[in-house]
Amino acid sequence: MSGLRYLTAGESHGPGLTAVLDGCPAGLPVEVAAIDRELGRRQSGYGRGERQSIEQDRVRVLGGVRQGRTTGAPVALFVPNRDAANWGDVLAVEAPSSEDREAERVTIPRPGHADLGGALLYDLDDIRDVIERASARETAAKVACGAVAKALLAELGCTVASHVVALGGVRAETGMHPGDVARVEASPVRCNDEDAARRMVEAIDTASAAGDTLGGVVEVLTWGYPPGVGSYVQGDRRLQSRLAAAILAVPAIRGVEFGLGFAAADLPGSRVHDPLAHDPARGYVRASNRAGGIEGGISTGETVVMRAAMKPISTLREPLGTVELGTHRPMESRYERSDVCAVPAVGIVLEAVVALTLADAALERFGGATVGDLVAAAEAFKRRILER
Ligand code: EPS
Repeated sequence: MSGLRYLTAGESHGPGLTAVLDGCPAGLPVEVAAIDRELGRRQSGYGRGERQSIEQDRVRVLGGVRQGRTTGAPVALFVPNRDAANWGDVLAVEAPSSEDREAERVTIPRPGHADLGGALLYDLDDIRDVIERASARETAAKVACGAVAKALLAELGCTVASHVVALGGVRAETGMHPGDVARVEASPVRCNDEDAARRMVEAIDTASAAGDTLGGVVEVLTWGYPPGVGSYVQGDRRLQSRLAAAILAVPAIRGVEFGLGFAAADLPGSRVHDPLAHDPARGYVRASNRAGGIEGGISTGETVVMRAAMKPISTLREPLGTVELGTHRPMESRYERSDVCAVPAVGIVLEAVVALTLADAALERFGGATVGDLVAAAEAFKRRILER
């Protein structure tokens, strides 16, 4: 069984989103304000839709934390949907009258969305059921859980950050270091390259005027992750396979790469692999980090570097061709309020799922009913390899 696991439930316009985070060791300091800060970061970014001006996401901690610390019990989190008040009985648990139901029924699937696949899979005659759960609103619950995972990683001396490296075809020229965090947070598109950021904002404005949407690429960096987590002995124990699965589970993510990533496929091995060295104070080190902090499925202790590609949001104001459910009549797709670009926001979601995965893997590797046990085991391992 995994070290740290979580499940989410809830609809985009129902009462709210629920999450249960199980396996968190006891004694972890948890601040509601820190979770809310992450929720606020997820709501920000240029190109977001009208929904974000309705919501002001705040978490309610319903279990597992007492007097500022985790108790070892499952952590229960609830993020209310303010917008639920504007949706009347559409999301009611009780059955409506058949006339109301017919009037509210959504029957025109949006291309690129889960609409058609979901309606066929669950034999639904109202696409509203799909829209509600497939909505990226669910990522607020992921971010709330991720904030707790980040607090756990902080105990191990580890920080997760992200920045936008491409948006709508505009590429940033700068990387990101710990000293750049404030600048990235201040950028409307969470980009560390000011000139590229300006052009990204322009690209979003152009897409918005055309009723279109934009995707992009986000880089996620984890500084200070302990070495020795993950393994090569089975595919599902490889740290990168667990991270890739978590990243690809975020809505609209279509690709993931580590370190040099796809660029490594074009280069000779001599320009891909990181030469090894030994430093008496630090032990075994790498002269570069083209591997992105993972070799043989095991963390090396170098920065874990990943990039994820997000497709453009599939809800377009300018309609695409579609077919009505049941009647098979050709139609134009309907517009459901959405974002023009959620690439800056997805960085926060990616940070959350990366933090959850890295915390899970570290707990599995080093164990611990308490945070103290976990930190002591990680330190003991570092000492052991320093002596080799
Ligand atoms: C989102 C909430 C949704 C959408 C968006 C992201 O709210 P609403 O449907 O009320 O506008 O704005 O969801 C999508 C883009 C999507 O494809 O599902 C959020 O909170 O992130």
